[in-house]
Amino acid sequence: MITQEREARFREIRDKVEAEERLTLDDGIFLYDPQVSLGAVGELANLVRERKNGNVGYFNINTHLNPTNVCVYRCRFCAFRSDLRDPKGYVMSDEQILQRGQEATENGCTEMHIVGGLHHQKPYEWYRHLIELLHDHYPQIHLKGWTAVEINWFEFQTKKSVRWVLEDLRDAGLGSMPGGGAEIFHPEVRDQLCEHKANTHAWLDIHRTAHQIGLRTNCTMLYGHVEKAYHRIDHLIRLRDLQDETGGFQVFIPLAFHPENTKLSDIKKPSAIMDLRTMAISRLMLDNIQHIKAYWIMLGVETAQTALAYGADDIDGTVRHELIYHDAGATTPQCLSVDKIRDLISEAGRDPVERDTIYRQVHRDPNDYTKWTPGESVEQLAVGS
Ligand code: V47
Ligand code: SF4
Repeated sequence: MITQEREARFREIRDKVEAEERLTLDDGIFLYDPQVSLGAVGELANLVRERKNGNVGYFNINTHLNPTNVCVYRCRFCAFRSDLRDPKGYVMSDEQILQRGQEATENGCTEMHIVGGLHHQKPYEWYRHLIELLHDHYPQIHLKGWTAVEINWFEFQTKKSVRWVLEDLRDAGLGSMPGGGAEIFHPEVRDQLCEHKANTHAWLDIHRTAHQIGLRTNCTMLYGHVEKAYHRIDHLIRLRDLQDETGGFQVFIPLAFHPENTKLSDIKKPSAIMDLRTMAISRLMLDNIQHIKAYWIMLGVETAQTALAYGADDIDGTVRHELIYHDAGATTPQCLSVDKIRDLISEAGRDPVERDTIYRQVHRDPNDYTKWTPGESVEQLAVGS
């Protein structure tokens, strides 16, 4: 495409965004053309970001729990998993899990993010038990746990319906679901990455059912491996379609592939340019999802900060005990202090706001930092900010 044609095409897209019209598959693919200025795409995404979320930059105080890394699957992008008899394999005891809850409480965490492997010998009851255990001892901590891949495994183990499994976990104390396991929906790519685990239909159906029973969920896309622009935009549109139906996704998180120690280690990690372009295009395509998260653990602190001007309005949390990205070569720190997170957001020119998992503003007791109460939904904050 010659420059003038490209400029005219970009103007067409800009007009649509300004008029709050929906972008198409072709629009999204066009925006991935490296000849289309990243600055211009970022500026458009920023328009939508400020329209939806004002000048706010969200974060939370959270911790991670990966109860086991032993996994029946062998996703080619995964450096975290272990075989049953591998010395690297571990399973956390109830005591270790409770200790994590205690530490989280002492650090004022509002959320525990729980994902792990599908252990060959652990029944569904073990996964349910650890949610119940944590919820009984630390009811104030929101448990955001089990991706659709895990729920699909529990369905297989219990021979019950998705709805039954989700309601049972909710009764045990599950608060919401993380967005992992989505990878890339298009079968041309999914079959190369993880052909045996929950397929696209199952992933979407599990999130649909969660939304139907009132559980909020997150959604993700793993990019920067074997996929092309077409596959990424197709993925975003499938998420957008489900969101039109249910409205249950809270936030989208683009996950940059980290190749170290994986079966795809010959692939180069995506560049910051690719990270920012993907962030911006996600904001533009997902016109019906309120929040876009720049997950600092995976992007690196500097790119996550920059992403706050490229469509993102959230940088995730303080994060303790992250394993999945660090096993795959992430060099980011293990945990950021609350002051550091606030400074990062302020330095990017945004107003830091602490939220809880379901996007309510958090009010901390000024005399005891570990005590907090959830306030109103943050959606009102953006208005007029
Ligand atoms: O499904 C695994 C990804 C996901 C690698 O909901 C990798 O707020 C890059 O669910 N390089 C699990 N990505 C993590 C997840 C998540 C993360 C952050 C926030 C939220 C949320 C959810 O991690 C997996 C897969 O897509 N992953 N290995 C890797 N080497
Ligand atoms: Fe198992 Fe999850 Fe790793 Fe796939 S990404 S191998 S399901 S731990």
